[in-house]
Amino acid sequence: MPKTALITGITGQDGAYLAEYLVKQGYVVHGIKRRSSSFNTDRIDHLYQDPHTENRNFILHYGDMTDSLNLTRIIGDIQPDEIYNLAAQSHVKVSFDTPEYTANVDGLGTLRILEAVRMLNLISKTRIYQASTSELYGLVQEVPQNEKTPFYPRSPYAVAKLYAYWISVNYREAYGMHVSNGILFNHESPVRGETFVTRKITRAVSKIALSNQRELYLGNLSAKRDWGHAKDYVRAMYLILQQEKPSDYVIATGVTTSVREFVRLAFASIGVDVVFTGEGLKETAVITAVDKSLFCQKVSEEAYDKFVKRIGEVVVGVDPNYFRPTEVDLLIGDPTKSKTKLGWEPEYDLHALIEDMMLGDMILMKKEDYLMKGGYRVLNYFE
Ligand code: NAP
Ligand code: F7E
Repeated sequence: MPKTALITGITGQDGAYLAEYLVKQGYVVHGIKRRSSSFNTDRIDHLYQDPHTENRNFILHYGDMTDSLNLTRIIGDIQPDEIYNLAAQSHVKVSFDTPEYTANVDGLGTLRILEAVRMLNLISKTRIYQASTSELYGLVQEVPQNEKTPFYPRSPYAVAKLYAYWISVNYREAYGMHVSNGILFNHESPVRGETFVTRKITRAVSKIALSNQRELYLGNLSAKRDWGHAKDYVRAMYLILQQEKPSDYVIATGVTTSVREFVRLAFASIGVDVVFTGEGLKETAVITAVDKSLFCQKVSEEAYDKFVKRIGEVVVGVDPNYFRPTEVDLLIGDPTKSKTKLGWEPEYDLHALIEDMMLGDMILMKKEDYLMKGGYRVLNYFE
C-alpha cells in the first residue's frame, strides 16, 4: 500500500515542492486549500488530477486552519500516515498588522491538528511535521543557532510559532505522539511569495533590466539571513518524518548574507555591477558597469542598448515603510544535527539559488514585457 500524506498549506511555496517530492516517492498526497475568489493553485496546477481519474495520487480538500471541525473531518476521512503542517500566515511584517489572525492560524491551528489526531485515535499511526522557524531565535542569544539555542521571538508571527513549537513538544511528551519540529531557516525559490525580500529583489532586478521598473525600494538592507533553496528543505521535512523517533532539527546552510549583498549578487548574475553609498534612509545603489556579453546572454541585446544608458543612475533606495517595529538582525543556523542524524545535505548554495530565481523571474518578466508591448490584446473586462 502506498503511504498517505496530508499537507496543510499545499498551495504555498513549500507545500508545492513537498507535494511534488512525495508524489515522486510514491505517496498518495492529500492537500488542504483555502476557498478563494480567484485561483490560488498556480504552484500545484502541474500536479492536479481530474476527480474522475482512477487511483488518484493527488487530491485537494477545501479547508482552513481556523476550522477545527473541517480539519478533524478531513484527517478522519484520510487517516494519513504523515501530516506536514505547513499552513500559516507566514509573513513576519504582515503579522504586526494581523496579530490575532496570525496567532489563530499559526498557533492554535497547530493545536487543532494535534488534537484531531489524538481524538481520532491516530496517535500510533500518524506522524506529524510542524513547520517551525528560525524566527523563534529572533534577538539571537547565540551565534550560530542550534537546537539548544534559547528562543527570543520578535514578532507576532514568531510568538505564534513559539506556541506551535512547544505544543508540538508537549503532545510528543504527554501522549507519545510522533511529532517533530523542523526549525527551518529562510528558504527561497522561483515560486517564493512575491513580497518576501529575495523574490522582491529578483523580480525587481529582472524588471529593471528590461527597463520596465526604474527603482527598487527596500527596508533594512543590513539584516542578515541564512538563505537556502526550498527544494533542498522539503527533502529535510520528509527525512525528519522517516526517523524512528521524533525530534527537532535545525535546517540551514550555515552561511549568512545581508540583504544588501543579496541585491548586489542578483544584479551581478546578469552582468550588472552596483555599488551602495550613503547611510540610513539616504543609502542608495548606483549602476557602475555592465558586462555586455553576460547581460545579452541573460537578458537580451535589445534590452542592453537601453539599459547601458543608465550607468551612474540609482536603482535601489530605502523606504522606512518596510522597517519592522522589532527586527531580527542576524540569523545563521548550525545544521550539524540534521547532517549527522538525517544525512541531509543541501544541493544549492546562495549563488545557485540566485541563478535559479533570476532565471525564473527573467522568463516571467520577459513574458510580461511582451504582453505590455502589445504582444496580444489583453481584454479589459471593465471597459
Ligand atoms: P507560504 O508560501 O506563505 O504558504 C503558506 C500556505 O499556508 C499557503 O498554502 C496558504 O494558503 C496557507 N494558509 C495560510 N493561511 C491559511 C489558513 N487560515 N488555512 C489554511 N491554509 C492557510 O509559506 P512557505 O514559505 O511555503 O512556508 C511554509 C511553512 O513553513 C509556513 O508555516 C511558514 O511559516 C514556515 N516557514 C517558512 C520558512 C521559509 O523561509 N519559507 C522558514 C521557516 C518556516 P494560500 O495559498 O491560500 O495563501
Ligand atoms: O525578510 C528585510 C526584513 O520578509 C528578510 C518567512 O518565510 O523567513 C521569512 O521571514 C529580511 C528581514 O523574510 C525588505 O526586514 C529589507 O530582516 O524575506 P523576509 P523573514 O522576515 O526573514 C522566516 C524563516 C519565516 O519563518 C517566515 O515565514 O529582509 N527586508 N527590505 C525586507 N523584507 C521584506 N519582506 N521586504 C523588504 O522590502
